[in-house]
Amino acid sequence: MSLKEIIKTAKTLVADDKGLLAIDESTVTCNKRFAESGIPQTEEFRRTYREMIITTPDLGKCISGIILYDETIRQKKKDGTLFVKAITDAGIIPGIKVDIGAKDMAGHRREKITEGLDGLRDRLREYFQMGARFAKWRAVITIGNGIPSRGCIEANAQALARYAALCQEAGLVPIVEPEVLMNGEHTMEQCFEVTEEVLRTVFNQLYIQRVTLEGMILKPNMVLPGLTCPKQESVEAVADVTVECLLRAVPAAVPGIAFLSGGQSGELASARLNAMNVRFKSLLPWALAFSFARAIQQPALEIWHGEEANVSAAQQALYHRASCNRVARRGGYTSLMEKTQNDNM
Ligand code: 5MM
Repeated sequence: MSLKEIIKTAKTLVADDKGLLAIDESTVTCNKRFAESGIPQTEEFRRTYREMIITTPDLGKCISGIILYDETIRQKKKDGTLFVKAITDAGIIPGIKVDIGAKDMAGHRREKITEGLDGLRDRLREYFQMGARFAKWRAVITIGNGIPSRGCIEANAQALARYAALCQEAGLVPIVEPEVLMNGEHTMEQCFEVTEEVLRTVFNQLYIQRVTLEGMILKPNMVLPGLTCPKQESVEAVADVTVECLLRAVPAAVPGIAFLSGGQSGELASARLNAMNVRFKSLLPWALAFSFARAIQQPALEIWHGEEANVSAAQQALYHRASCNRVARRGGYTSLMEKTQNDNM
């Protein structure tokens, strides 16, 4: 796959006001979400759940790419069709999470380093042959007393850059995801400072590792106060500081920025994305898109509840959230969209 093709795929992932749907929860995370909703935690339930998601009617109108997990990319629909084929037939690009998780970092109490570089070249080759055209790697940065440390930021940034270079060698678009977590009491200003430092470090490492910025997508957090910070902020304030931070640290060559939701409610994530596009879209060098997991899936998961009879209602809820985010990319989202949906349920 030539660099030209990689750049074309990166552009397609953020074209037409669409965004990405992350269904790449590892088995542990997926089981945790199932347990919270009282759904049995078996491989067959995970397969059925993912089949429900990827067969949502018209999903390709709002979603450009779906991020899978190693177990999921090997699974098939009940009728025997490989998930990757079903996704491609729906006009959506299949992608794959390739990190193997954030582990405790030696010498850095309370901090994490993401693992998965060993053997990555061979795994990427296999995923490409299976039909994946982009990949994802997530680094986790925690704000707390005395953290994040420079050591943690640099090690994670270097791993992200080495992963991204390997992806482009294998013909895959790297989604580069440095997530500054919402957990904690920190203020929005502290989140701004840390996010800026992390992004500047990541782009420095991407340059050192010779990653072509035109052939990647950045998946960052929005700049937010911590979940337990006493001072929460308006949708407009979050939009303003998030864009200010990104403008300082993200080169114009990057085609798109697709936010993670990080535990925000679906409605808030859509409202904040909308506000950024309303206020700044025409002034920005990159597209502002979405790559949400919980903020798209959560209502559908709760409605589905592991039961066949609920599939259609769950798919409507999933489509609704995906479509709210597409409209938010155009700056046309309002809370009225939620009311119409609730009236229809
Ligand atoms: C931050 O998480 C990513 C986006 O999800 P949200 O929109 O819910 O924040 C998501 O792709 C995430 O990386 C995976 O779901 C994480 O799975 P594991 O199991 O590896 O933590």
